[in-house]
Amino acid sequence: MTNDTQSPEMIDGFHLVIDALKLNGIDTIFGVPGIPITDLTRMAQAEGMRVISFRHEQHAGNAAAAAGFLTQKPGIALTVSAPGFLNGLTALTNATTNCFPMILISGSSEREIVDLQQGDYEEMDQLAIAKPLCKAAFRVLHAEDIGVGVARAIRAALSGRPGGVYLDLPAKLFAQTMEAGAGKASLIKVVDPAPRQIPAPDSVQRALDLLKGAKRPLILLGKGAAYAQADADIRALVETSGIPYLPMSMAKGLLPDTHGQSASAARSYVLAEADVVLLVGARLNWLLSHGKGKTWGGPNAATRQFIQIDIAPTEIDSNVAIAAPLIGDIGSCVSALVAGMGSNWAKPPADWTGAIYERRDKNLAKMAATLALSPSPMNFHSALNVIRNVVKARPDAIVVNEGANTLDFARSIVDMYEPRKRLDVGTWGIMGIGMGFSIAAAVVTGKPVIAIEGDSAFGFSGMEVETICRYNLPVCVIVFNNNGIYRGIDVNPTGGADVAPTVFVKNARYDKMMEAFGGVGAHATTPQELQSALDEAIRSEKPTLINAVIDETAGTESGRITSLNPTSAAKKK
Ligand code: ADP
Ligand code: TZD
Ligand code: MG
Repeated sequence: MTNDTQSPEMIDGFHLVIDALKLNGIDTIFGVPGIPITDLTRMAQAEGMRVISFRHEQHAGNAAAAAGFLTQKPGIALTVSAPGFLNGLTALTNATTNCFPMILISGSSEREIVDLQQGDYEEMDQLAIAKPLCKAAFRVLHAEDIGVGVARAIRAALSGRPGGVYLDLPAKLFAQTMEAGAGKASLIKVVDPAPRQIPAPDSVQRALDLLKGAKRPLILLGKGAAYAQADADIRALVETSGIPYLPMSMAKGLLPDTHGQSASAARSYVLAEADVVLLVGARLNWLLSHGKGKTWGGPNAATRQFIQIDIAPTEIDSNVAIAAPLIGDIGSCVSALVAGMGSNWAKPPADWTGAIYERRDKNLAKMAATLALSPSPMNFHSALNVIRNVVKARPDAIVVNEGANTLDFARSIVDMYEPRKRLDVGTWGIMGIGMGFSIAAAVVTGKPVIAIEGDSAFGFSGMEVETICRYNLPVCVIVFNNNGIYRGIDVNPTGGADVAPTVFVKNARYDKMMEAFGGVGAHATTPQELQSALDEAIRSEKPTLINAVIDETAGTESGRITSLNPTSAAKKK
């Protein structure tokens, strides 16, 4: 700083944005550069932020969402105006659906021109479009408001039910300047953005009373429980209560899947038979058959009662009546329950737990026999058995998983041992999260990532293998190549030259895509080949893609959700 009072030190919008993020402990941006945010990416890098530049905004957005889930800090995605913004919007909305905190920052065109629809470069009223598709949306017009805008975005993303926030930064804002001291003073370091929310004592008592009377209690852990980072409290709840538990897919590993109280391998039995169900950060949406119907049948269907722990009060009664809502943050709610259980809480009746564990062990033995087979060609089971063993040896590795059969089989076959090590298609069952989630997981944790990808699923984000190579990330992508969506065997009923809509190029070599950018490609047709390629990838931590050739007849339509396909009652003559 000179002592020339004629020209005080100035700061511009670019640097105020960067400083506001850094002040709040945000050190990474996932994005795609271009007008008007190219210099923002350069300056952020110059200011010591990690700027991960993607090939498509959807994957940058997905990376931000995964970073948010893993760190409890909003992940930042940065895009250009209209098309870049729209490309990022799917990820923002998916993050909101999944309750992951992220902020999509998009540059935008000149307000005066946009609002008069005079045809600006990449013109679009982005704020209006984003608003219904995310948790909150803000626009900053003046440099002195950047601090407030960033603070509001962080608070909106993290507080209560986490979600996606849109922050609109028009091009003009970046070039605005203000006196540096006043600029710094305008920034806000957000205090306690996700305050603890202590449950009301009477709601804790109501839940305990219900649990105490249960003959066939069950605990369901969802990805909200994984996000909450209340791992020790959750373990204490399960072990103090002695109640069998089921993890939803992204709650796997909260307790090791090999835990004695896991009921995963007896899922259909426990859902049908339980009389009191404690939901911890899991919604009764389609993934849980809405808490009713055949899945929840059995003798207790009419009298079954639910206890639901959630931070969002309006989630309660969304599908069925909730007898004991417990509203608060999961850490506070779960520790209150554990405290209320005391030291001599009666374990659930042995006939209930015994029946569950007997079924489970029988199913696990059956599964072990299937996994031991080595058919040719390789199938989902024999390939996933290899990954199962590698994850057992490297429980700190992160598994990313998408596809249909590839998802469903991997979810049940690959045991997880540590919290927040499994990232997948989430609430929407969306394809395309694979490379974005993998990149974020590698960047924020530094741990090896194993992406288990259907060949269709991989295609949605496949170009990001270049990004993986560019940043030399320890990601091993395993493409389960069964020549198509669900299977590779559909035929065109007309006998015409076009292949069926679900079928891809036969015998494609996805491994060559990774080689094109300097990564390691491997082609595996047997479990042994898959094993040695995966071992080497984990050892070397080099970007790797293994093309795992899977029996093209092995899958089923839509994996385990075949029944969600509409079937027409009309018959063609
Ligand atoms: P799953 O798909 O694994 O069943 P869902 O995404 O349906 O899980 O449910 C997650 C739930 O967790 C959401 O209803 C969300 O409001 C809730 N949640 C997220 N974070 C917290 C938290 N820290 N405390 C309490 N509830 C939370
Ligand atoms: N588009 C998006 C964004 N999400 C989707 N879920 C789909 C399309 C529909 N879809 C699924 O639900 S699974 C899937 C699609 C296209 C791909 C399944 O094929 P795969 O897996 O190769 O990834 P399997 O192992 O062959 O079943
Ligand atoms: Mg496939």
